[in-house]
Amino acid sequence: MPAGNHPNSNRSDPPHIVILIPCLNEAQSIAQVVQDFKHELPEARVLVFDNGSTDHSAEIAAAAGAEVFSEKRQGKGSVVQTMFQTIEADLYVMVDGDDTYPAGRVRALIEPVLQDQADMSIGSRFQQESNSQFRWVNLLGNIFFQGLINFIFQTHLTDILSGYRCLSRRIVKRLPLFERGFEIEAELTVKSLERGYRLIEVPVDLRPRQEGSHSKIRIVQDGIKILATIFALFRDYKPLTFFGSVGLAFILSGLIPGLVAVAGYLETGLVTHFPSAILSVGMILTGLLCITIGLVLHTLDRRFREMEYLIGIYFDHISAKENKRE
Ligand SMILES: Nc1nc2c(ncn2[C@@H]2O[C@H](COP(=O)(O)OP(=O)(O)O)[C@@H](O)[C@H]2O)c(=O)[nH]1
Ligand SMILES: [Mg+2]
Repeated sequence: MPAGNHPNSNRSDPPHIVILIPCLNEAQSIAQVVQDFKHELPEARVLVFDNGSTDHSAEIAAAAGAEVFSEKRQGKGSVVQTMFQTIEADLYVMVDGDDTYPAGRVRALIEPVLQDQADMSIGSRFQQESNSQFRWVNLLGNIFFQGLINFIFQTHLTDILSGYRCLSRRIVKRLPLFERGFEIEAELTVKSLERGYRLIEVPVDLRPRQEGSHSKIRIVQDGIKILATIFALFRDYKPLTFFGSVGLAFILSGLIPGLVAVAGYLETGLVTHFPSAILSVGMILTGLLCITIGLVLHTLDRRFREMEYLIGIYFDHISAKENKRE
């Protein structure tokens, strides 16, 4: 919720909007992106965060009228963290510097957040109304990760990894983000969902990159990192489901050698299959241990959520006081 629209806020001036553009070697397109967003949203500040580009992207962006910042830590996620921590505004729009997302959709993207219908709007490249052009590997990766997140977290999102989003100040300043690379979008989506923030998808059309311009994503390495991040989020945010499923799998598999040992016993009155009996007991105990770990972590998770909620109330209270003083 932008500070200007917060029920406890007494601010009535228009919201400060920033366009945040992470940029690594986008000399071919960055000027266009900056100019398009300045044209579409003249009231917004356009900020380019450069990560040591070697093709003069930073100078080109500055010449096109952007404020340019430089980030020493490599990776898109590092840049997003710095942007969120250091920039003060009411509404934050995040977009790639490769001129693949339509600047013309920016007002449609910010509207739900501005009207307080959502805390984050996501430019979805996959909604029915969208007419996006994808490289087939990117398309497959997106479909796979989207299916996985929707299955694990019981959501119905159509675009988990979109780089075109509008976020409220609340979400930007509250959400703890740690991922350094392209996993940041999955982290952003899941952590927002799990904290009960309202997400809305707005259809956008993705254009292919210009001839000669290259995506910075490395399909295999970054794909594995995104997958690992999704599993880590699954373990951290749904511990009972995660460890419970592993435990259940151990117990069910442990029943097979167990049945063999029991059948032998019923037949002869003696334990004839010692190895099977030991294996079964081991597997069932491991399964029970997993379920116990899940239960403990589930309780801890709930208590931490309560604590986070109380800390949130405290910070709301402080910022409401600051707003009044302004
Ligand atoms: N600052 C910074 N930007 C990056 C880095 N890696 C990628 N980007 C930018 O993040 C955006 C998304 O990257 P892109 O290669 O388009 O990924 P794709 O959209 O998934 O193909 C682009 O604007 C890149 O220039 C990085 O290490 N640092
Ligand atoms: Mg891109």
